[in-house]
Amino acid sequence: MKIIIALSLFIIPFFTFAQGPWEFNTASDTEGWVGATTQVNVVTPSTTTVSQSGTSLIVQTTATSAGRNPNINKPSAGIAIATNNRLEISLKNNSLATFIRFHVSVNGGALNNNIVPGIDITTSDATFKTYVVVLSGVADTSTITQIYLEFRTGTGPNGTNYTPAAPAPTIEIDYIRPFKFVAPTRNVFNFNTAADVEGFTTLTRVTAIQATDGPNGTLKMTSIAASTTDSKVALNAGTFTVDGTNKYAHITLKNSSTNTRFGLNAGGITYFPYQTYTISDATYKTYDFNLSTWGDGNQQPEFGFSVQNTWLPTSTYAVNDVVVFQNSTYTNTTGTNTATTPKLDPTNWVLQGREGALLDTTNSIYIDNIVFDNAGVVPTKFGTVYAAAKNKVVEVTWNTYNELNVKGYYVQRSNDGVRFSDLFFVTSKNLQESRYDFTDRTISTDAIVFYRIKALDNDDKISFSSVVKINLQNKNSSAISLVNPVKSKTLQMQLNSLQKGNYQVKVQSLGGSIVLSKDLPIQNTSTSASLLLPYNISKGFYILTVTGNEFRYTSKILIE
Ligand SMILES: [Ca+2]
Ligand SMILES: [Ca+2]
Repeated sequence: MKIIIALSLFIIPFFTFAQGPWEFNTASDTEGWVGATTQVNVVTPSTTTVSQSGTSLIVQTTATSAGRNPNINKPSAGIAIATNNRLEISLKNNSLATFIRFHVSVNGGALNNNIVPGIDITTSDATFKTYVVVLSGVADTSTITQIYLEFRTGTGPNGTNYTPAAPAPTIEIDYIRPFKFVAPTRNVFNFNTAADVEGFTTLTRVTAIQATDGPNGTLKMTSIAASTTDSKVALNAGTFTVDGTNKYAHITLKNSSTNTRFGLNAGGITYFPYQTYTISDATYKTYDFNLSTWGDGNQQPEFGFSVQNTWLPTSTYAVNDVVVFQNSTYTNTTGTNTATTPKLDPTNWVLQGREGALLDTTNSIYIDNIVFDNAGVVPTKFGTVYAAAKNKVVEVTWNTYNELNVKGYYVQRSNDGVRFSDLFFVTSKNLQESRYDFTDRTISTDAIVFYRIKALDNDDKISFSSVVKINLQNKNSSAISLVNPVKSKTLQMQLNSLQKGNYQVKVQSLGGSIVLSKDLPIQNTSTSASLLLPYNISKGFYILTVTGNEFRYTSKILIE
């Protein structure tokens, strides 16, 4: 029993004084922080005093000559990097300092200012600001035995000394907290469990609930009220943050609403995919965000949905012109425009639609899943997709490259090229290069049908191949199936049931100039051809003709 008591007496002071957190909440207790006495800078002696007041450490300089800017240190810091690799500092700065330079002593060695990067701070603070300092320059197995902060002007890496102003400027430090940051390498949110929003919290004017949409468990977001500011869904800071090791986000969603803008925000930056964002979706789509400017510190992502402004203050507007401004519609009533915003110009503009971050309060946005990772590309790339009619059946064949984490593929068929339904599912081989086929025996023989392949990965992400059209009404058309629109300047064709012999392939502009003319020998009843178009060919519509052996095929193609 006596041994246990003795151990406790030893352990308690160890945790109290080493490694922080240093909160400065106890009257007269500066928790071992002092005005720097071991001056590492050229100006000596130190003229910085520290005191405790309220719940803060008050830092002041007592001289106003050059280089007497504030310097403080903690001689016995004891920050073990294995357990604490970040430092969070909350301060209110009313000195001239704009930059903090850190010196640390590692395992009792000399103070070194090149291990911990300095940070810019704001001045004339009305409130406390929080800064996170990365300590990862110190080896994982080391301990910071002393830490020393110089408050300077200028910017990194070292800043510069300055002359403090009189009266003595103050910096109030609410706390200095070492903490352990463990970077997630992949973070997946599927929303597949009933009532589980996986740590998402809604801010105002929008509901976000877990809901089932068809086969998908989703986060269903619906606007509930009008407002002039943004609607957002935020990840709860207490349960989840993302840091700089995750440089991509992939969000699969179906925007059933008419809201036209969608952004992912974190660390003061907004990442917009809205230039490709679609509205009134019938199917789910995946949007990829490049987060390469994502900061190193913990980020709390937020998702904002709104409506794209069409208002341009410099434009000339006519009577009855309608613009969208801050998610409201305004109509010009006079044909003149004198305002920087239509909202401030009631003489010429009248509010017509709702003032709200989301105009559409009826239709929802369904987020099927969100993945943060370092995979910048969609995992599976489709190669050529063929569909060929043979004796009252259609054979669909497709190639894939770089299969990674793929669950399998659905063959989908459509009568109109717009609405597709699943016909067949095949499990993925997950190879570098794979080939799959499916025979559709359920087709009526005089139809026009469309096929595409839907890839489903293990995280529920989906991607689609290009669409292949088969015309079973026309023997000549069914003899050739094309990848149309043509992608990557490569014309891909499958030719079936043609007589052996030499054929000619020609691609002409709508104006008649020939951009490609090639001989195509056919030796087998089933031949595939992959023809490279000129690298400088313009995008647009062209006419493709294949001729030979009294066979003639013509089709309009779109080159993307
Ligand atoms: Ca405090
Ligand atoms: Ca889901």
